[in-house]
Amino acid sequence: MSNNYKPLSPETLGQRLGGLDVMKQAVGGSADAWTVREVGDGNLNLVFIVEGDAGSVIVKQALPYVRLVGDSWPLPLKRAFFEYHALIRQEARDPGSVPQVLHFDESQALIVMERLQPHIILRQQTMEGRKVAGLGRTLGLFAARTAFRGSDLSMEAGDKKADAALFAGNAELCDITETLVFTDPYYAAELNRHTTPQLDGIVADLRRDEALKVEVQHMKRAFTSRGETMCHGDLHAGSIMVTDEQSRIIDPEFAFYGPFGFDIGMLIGNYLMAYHAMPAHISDADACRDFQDWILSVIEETWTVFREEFLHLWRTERTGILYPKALYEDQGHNFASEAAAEQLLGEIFRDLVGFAGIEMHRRILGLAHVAELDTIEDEDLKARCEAKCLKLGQLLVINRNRLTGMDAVLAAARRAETGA
Ligand code: SR1
Ligand code: MG
Repeated sequence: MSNNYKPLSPETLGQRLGGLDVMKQAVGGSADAWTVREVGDGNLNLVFIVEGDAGSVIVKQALPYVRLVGDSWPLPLKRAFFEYHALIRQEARDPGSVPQVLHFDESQALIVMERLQPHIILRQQTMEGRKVAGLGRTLGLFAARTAFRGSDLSMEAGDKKADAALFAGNAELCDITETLVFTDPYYAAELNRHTTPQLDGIVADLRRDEALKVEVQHMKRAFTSRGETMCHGDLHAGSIMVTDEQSRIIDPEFAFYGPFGFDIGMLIGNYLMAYHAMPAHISDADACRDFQDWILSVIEETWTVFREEFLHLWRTERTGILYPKALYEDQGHNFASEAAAEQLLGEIFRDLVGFAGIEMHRRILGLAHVAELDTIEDEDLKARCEAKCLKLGQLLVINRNRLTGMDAVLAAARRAETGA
């Protein structure tokens, strides 16, 4: 930890950051007149909203431990450094998709950034039964552009290797994912929790499923060893801020070099959990079905847009060392180039299906749950929603190489929902 690191508080923030030009400009000249609220509701950090005469900003500061658990679980402050580096790369690769960074202080592990207003987190919006126009398009573009432009398909080879080396330092946050996502849910690990006794039987079945555990470890091997692109690393419905018309992506502190399909897979796992949770949030059956259909349409659009954008970038921005145009288009071998792109997209699809299923498992069996399911007060109803997620997740992981396309995933989700 840096020698002079000190966590901020609403009482000290004005005095400590009041001298920064960027704060004077964005918030207002006199720190005494600022209103400061700590609003962090995530698992790891302090998050402050700072308001003044001139406007407002977000100040995010890493804590030296996992906030969700307490100081018994230390966590390095350098995650703010990786978040900063990921944010500026995401902004370059998909302009306007992330909050603007106004200031970064490495020794204090803090980032001052644009306050997204009147945005709320996607989960909150979904639980209120409110749709977001263009959600699938924004997320599909973000996932495709950041995947393609952070990889050897696009970057200069030395730059990509330097970035892969840089983000390799984010080892402790990768360790969280390796443990909490890919390992703990599949045995009775200490930090796990699930809805008991209702889910005990299905949880025992899942942990007895040897084929499932093998497939999950194949996916974990992809996570640890296939450094294809800079992933956001934690793209769930709490890492997306929305209005009824706009979506922006936040919180890339888990950024790492990993598989092309990781972010979009985690995202789709989160959409699917929201889909199965909706009956607990919308009591009118027709309204609930309509909203669930909308979620499935978002999944379809996210993947369609991802595919189309990835193919577009393949044709127009393939300047990296992989599949060089010199070997294909320049030789008149356009058909082989298109076939290679389709094969790669097929591989990304099979990976994303696996990652989606695993994300659904860990959010019900592991330490960190999702509010769409966790806030359901009726424990029997909650367990019924969760059981659908667990079974669908199992089906996705096991069949990820057999499912023919996103239509097959959506059909499986519908069957899981109706019990057909
Ligand atoms: C101990 S951190 C638990 C979870 O919170 C983060 O948002 C990540 O999803 C992580 O797995
Ligand atoms: Mg986060």
